[in-house]
Amino acid sequence: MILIISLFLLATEIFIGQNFSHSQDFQGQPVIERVAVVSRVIDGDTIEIEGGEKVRLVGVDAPELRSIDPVERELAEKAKEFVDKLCPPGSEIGLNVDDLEPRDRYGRVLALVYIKDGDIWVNLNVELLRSGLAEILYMPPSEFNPYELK
Ligand SMILES: [Ca+2]
Ligand SMILES: [Ca+2]
Repeated sequence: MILIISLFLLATEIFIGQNFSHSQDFQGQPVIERVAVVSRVIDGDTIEIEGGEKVRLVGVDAPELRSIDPVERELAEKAKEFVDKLCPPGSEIGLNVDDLEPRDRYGRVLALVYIKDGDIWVNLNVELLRSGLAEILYMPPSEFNPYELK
């Protein structure tokens, strides 16, 4: 009986947890709100899509290509190459736009970017952080909390 009750409580907890979390966190099931085609990778955290819009990967920050620091420039090149490899021009990406801050002050679309690996959408923001080529940049309000990453 106790087992049944605890299972019930566990199930309730999971249910409530899912209900009250943000629509999707970094690790949740991909929610693709928009599909776009890459026209070019601008740098490690910015992608231009067909139609001319720029997408800024939300919650992360890659080093600057125009930094005065040569070490940072080198890392910036690596981050750009990393993204270029995963979503070259012409490839399809999925976007989960930040519902709380859909664009930044430069008009770039703020979003989780998903790349396609076969039939699976893979979170590029997460991949970038895991690669060590970008850091967490949390700027609330945001639909996504990058610190929820494991
Ligand atoms: Ca940056
Ligand atoms: Ca969204």
